[in-house]
Amino acid sequence: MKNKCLVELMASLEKRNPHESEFLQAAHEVLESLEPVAERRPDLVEAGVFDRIVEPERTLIFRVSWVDDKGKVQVNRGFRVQYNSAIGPYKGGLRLHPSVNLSVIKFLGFEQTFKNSLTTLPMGGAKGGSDFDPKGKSDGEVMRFCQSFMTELEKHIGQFTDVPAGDIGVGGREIGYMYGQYKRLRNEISGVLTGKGLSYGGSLVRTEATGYGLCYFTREMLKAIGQSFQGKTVVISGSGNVAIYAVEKAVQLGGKVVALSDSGGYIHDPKGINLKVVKQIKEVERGRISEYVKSVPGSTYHEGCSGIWTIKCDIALPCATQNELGLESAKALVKNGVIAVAEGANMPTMPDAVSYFQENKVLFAPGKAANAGGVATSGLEMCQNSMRLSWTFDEVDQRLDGIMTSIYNAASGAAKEYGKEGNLVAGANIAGFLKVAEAMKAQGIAY
Ligand code: NDP
Ligand code: 2IT
Repeated sequence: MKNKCLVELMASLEKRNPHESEFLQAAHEVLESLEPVAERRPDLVEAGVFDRIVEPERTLIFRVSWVDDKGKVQVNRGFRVQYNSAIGPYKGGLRLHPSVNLSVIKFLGFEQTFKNSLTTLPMGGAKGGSDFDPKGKSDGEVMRFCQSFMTELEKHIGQFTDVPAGDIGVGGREIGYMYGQYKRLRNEISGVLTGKGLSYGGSLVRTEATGYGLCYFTREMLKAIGQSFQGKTVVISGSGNVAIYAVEKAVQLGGKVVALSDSGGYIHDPKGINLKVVKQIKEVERGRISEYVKSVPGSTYHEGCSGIWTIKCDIALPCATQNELGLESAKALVKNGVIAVAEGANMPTMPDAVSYFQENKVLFAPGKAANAGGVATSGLEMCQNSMRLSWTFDEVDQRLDGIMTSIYNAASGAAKEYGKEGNLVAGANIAGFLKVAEAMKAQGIAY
């Protein structure tokens, strides 16, 4: 990075947020991409847009106390970072995982601001969650936690203010418990959360949306070099919501998915993953991916997560968590001839691995573009809630496909316009930034 104003801004972020490594990583990537914008748009520098956009509008940290099945009082920490409302109400998921802290939620909220801008829908950026670990907890414990979490969060959200949704550890069950508590406290029926059950305002395709959208984006990226999923071998990490529906769509588009993982290890099934078995283990039994090998002869289980990237494949879709794919894994993928890497998770690829892919001419799709299908479909759920009607599966799916195609075009177009042709990281950051930046400038300095 050479631009003086951006170099100084990055230095001040490092000074003011010294312990926030994930946030600094995300901020550095975005600011680096925005260098040509800072050069070409002195008006945005003058309006302080760069300095303002890196600072969340509001950060909430709160106590979440609840009672476990043994009658013991437990205390967790809750977060909601309302990052940017320039183009619409705050919007973004809630993560329940022991690794959650302010740095993780800030990086996710920051990324969400640009991602939501790319969707073309009017949504600002936010993220929230807690260090609560849903693993091994009973339904009753999860319900009491979610109710206590919402008892505080309720004061800060609303259908026109801030609309949370799911992320790691938050799916239909948790959204249901949180929605029920919001309704109890407010006596209000509204689309305050997305990812709701279909019987109470949810949208068809929201469950599938992130994984499907990831494959639609990847399809467009491959199309640009005259390729497709047809006959390709695909490796997908994770085995949660995003990974499962990425498998489903990759197979529908003609690919063969041969591996999946969770935080314990990965399975390799050279014949092609049996998704019915995975859904039973993960969605019904909430079990471990290692159980797959008991049902599917010929498949193998391997301890540890990163080994999955040593499997030979044409397309790699990291769909688990941040920083799961490092330089060594990138080298193994390139050596084995990978042609495309698209991020289903948020920031799963470490910066040196991203550079390595780009230097080796591997097509690389950043999460804020490639995984935007989830929040885009959340936007479509909000739209249906406001209209008090529900669209069919095909109607939502077609809109999702259209949005993902337009995100690809916006990112590749912006990269070209700003002298970084083929660099979708830069293109997504620039295209996402410009819309928010224009809105911030137009609305004046104090928000
Ligand atoms: P889920 O909770 O459904 O699944 C998460 C998966 O990732 C699980 O297989 C989990 O394994 C694995 N995982 C989680 N944390 C770690 C870790 N620290 N190390 C290794 N593996 C880990 O979450 P989602 O599928 O919803 O989310 C996956 C990613 O996609 C996240 O980065 C999320 O931010 C992103 N995303 C999600 C969207 C959505 O709509 N849900 C939208 C856009 C992005 P285990 O069970 O062992 O923990
Ligand atoms: O990271 C993400 O984009 C999400 N977890 C989805 C957010 C949403 O509001 O649907």
